[in-house]
Amino acid sequence: MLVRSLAIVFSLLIASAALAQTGGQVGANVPPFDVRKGYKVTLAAEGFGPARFMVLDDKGTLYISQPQPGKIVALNDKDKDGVYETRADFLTGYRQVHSMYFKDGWVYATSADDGGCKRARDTNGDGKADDVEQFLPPGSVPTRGGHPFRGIVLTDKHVFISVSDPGNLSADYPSANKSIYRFDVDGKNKMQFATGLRNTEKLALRPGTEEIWGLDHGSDNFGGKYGESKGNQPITDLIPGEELNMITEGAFYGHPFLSNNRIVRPEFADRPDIVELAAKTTPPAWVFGAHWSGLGFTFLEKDYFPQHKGDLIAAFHGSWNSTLKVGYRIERVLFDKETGKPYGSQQIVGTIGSNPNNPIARPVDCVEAADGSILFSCDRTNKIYRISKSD
Ligand SMILES: [Ca+2]
Ligand SMILES: [Ca+2]
Ligand SMILES: [Ca+2]
Repeated sequence: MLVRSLAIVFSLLIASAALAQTGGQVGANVPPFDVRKGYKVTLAAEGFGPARFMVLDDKGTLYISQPQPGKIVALNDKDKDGVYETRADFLTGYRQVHSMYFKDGWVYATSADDGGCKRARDTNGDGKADDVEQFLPPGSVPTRGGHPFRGIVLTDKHVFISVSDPGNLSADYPSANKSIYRFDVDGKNKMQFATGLRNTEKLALRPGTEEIWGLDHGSDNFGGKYGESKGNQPITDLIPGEELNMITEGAFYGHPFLSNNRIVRPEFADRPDIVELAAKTTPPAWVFGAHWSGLGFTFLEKDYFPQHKGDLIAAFHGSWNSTLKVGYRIERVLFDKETGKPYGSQQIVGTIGSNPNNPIARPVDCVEAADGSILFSCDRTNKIYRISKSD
C-alpha cells in the first residue's frame, strides 16, 4: 500500500516536472525566474515593507498584510501600467494581521493574536481606513501555536475561519483546532464546519458558486517513525502531498491520521479506529508535491489569459523538510469547465534559481488583478511580481 502510494505521488511529480518549460520572459529588475512560455514576469511593487497575504478591492486597490509590525498597506496603480506606485498605511496596530477578504466595501482581516476578525474601509479616498470595526470578537477561534494564521472567507450569510494544527501533528481528536469554523455574519451560531485540516491559511469561493476551497500545507517527517533523518529520507521527501481541498459541511480531511488519498500516517497505524477514520476522510481534490508549502491561491475569473478562466493559481513557499529543495513556484491548476473539478497542474513560474540552497524568491500569495494579470507576493524579496502574457 505504502509503496503503491509512493509510486502514485512520484508519478504526479514526474508529470508536473515534464510539463514545466522555460521560454517565458522576465522584465527589468526581476530575478532570473524560470518562466513558462507564454508568460512574462515584471516587478509590480517594492519598498512597502514586508509582503505576506494580499487582497484586491473592487476599485483595484491592493492590500498587503504585514504580520510584523501588524499593518495592512494599500497600494494603487493609478496609471494602470502594472506598477503600483502609490502607497498608504491602511490599517495599523493590528498585531499579527494576516489573512484578508474583501466584500461589499470592507476589508476583513484576521490576526494570529486576537482570534477574532476586524473589518475596515477607507471612506475618503486617502488610502487609510477611517472606519474600523471589530467584526468578530477576540477569542472567537483558538489562537497562536506553530501555525497561527487564520484564513477567512465570507458569503452573504456566513463567515468561515480556518484554524490550524498548532504543531506538526497533534493527535487530539476531536479537536478544537485543525478545523474550519462557521459563524453567521452577525457572529452568532458558531459551529465547527469541517475538521481534519493541518494548515489552511487562505480560503476562497470558486467563482459563480458557494464552494469553499483551501490549500492545506502538509505535515513534516512522515518517515520519522522508520528512523529517517534529514539528508536521507526517501519516504518523507515524497509524502505527504500538499492538498487542495473543497471544504464541505461536516467533512473530515484526515489530518493528522491520514494524508493524500487516505495514506495512513505510521504514527497512527495501530489506532483501533484507523479504518473508520480512513472511511470518514474526504480525499483532496488535487495533490501537489510534498513540502512545497502551499500558502495562498486565487481563482481566475477574467478572460485575460486564454483558456485560464475558472482555473486556480497557487503560491508555494518552498520546502525545508525535504532532502532536495522543492516548491518555490507559482502553479496553475486546471479546472474542468463542466465538472468544476481540477484535472491537471503545471508550473508557470519557478523561483528557486540556480542555487537550491539560496532560493531567489519564496512566493506567499497570489491574486487576480483588475486587468486579469496575476500578482504574487514574496516574503524573501518583499516584492510583488506581476505575471502577464508574454509579448
Ligand atoms: Ca502604475
Ligand atoms: Ca481614509
Ligand atoms: Ca487531507
